Amino acid sequence: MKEYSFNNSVLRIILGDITKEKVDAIVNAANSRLLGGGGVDGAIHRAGGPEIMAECDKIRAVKGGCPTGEAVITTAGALQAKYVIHTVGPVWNGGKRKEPELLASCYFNSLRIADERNCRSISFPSISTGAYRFPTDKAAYIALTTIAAGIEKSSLVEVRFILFSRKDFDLYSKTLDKITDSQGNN
Ligand code: AR6
Repeated sequence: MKEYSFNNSVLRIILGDITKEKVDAIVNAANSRLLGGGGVDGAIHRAGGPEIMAECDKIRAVKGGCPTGEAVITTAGALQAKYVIHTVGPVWNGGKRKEPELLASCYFNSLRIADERNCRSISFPSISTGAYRFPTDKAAYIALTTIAAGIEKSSLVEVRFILFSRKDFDLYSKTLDKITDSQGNN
């Protein structure tokens, strides 16, 4: 595990499985129809059970789904977390179709929704870097800088990044070092 402390909060980078997290909210890397799928989305629905999809169905009936860059919240069903925040990352298409801005919006909007529910802890996966092919080095920089900019203005006292491979864990850890070194306050 690797961590960086702010005045009243902490950002942690952890190698693990997000479905096992005991936090107020976990974030799902969903698709815009909220229909479930593979990767972390499939794992969360499998482990959390049908209650999560039942709430996704209701959201789909009202709003049609969730646009890229935005986020919606449901129960976490049988998981140990209280909520699942479903956000839809951009599909990587070379980087000139607003992919970086949209990925930053995913983190920003997930943090905002967690704050609205007064969550104190939240766990993120590496959004868009699996099936949606966003380069992980660029994604890590966007994820960590967006959270670092927002954490202290929110109700969150702990933000956790749960990386599913050693390679991604190392990359996020290295990126956090770079960001905090360049701020000169590590
Ligand atoms: N815990 C933490 N991270 C995980 C887990 C887990 N249990 N399982 C996978 N990952 P992806 P995307 C990592 O493809 O790129 C789905 O079908 C995985 O190793 O899950 O945003 C949706 O329905 C990778 O590093 O999400 C969408 O259609 C990261 O999670 C689409 O894929 C994200 O990979 C979304 O694609």
